[in-house]
Amino acid sequence: MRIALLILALATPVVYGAQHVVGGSQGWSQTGDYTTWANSQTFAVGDTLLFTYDTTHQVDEVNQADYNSCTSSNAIKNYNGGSTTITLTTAGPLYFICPTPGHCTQGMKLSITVVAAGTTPSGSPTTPTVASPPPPPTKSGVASISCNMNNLMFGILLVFVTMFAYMG
Ligand SMILES: [Cu+2]
Repeated sequence: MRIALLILALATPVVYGAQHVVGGSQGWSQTGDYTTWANSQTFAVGDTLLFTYDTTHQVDEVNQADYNSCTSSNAIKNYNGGSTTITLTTAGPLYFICPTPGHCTQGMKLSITVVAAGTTPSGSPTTPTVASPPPPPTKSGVASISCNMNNLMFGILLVFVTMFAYMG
């Protein structure tokens, strides 16, 4: 049971995908370079984006045209509060800007391309993302040994019972 829980705990991050902290140590701010940052990442379905920012910023998901023109009035979604986690659910492009006046034009804009889970886009280094859980041969080995021990004990008991039956 404990081993099963451990395997589950190890497998869980794989199941839920990688977390991408937007902008790395810069977070979501006017000093970040989100084009360079995005190019350093591979975004896959099931991964999450984490935006961390102070109260002068927000996160708007927008379409491509609004991304290009820094327009937040048609935002698809708005996020605020300083910590926003967005799960990447479909493959394709996503666009985010900061709706605070002037911030998008100063560089607070992020476009990413989400790829299907398990695919590796050409040109990026191949990194194994699926960690196979350690094989549990020792567990079944122990189980079969204890099973044999039980059989042995039962056999001895049976012999004793038979002996007593004859003696009695
Ligand atoms: Cu901002």
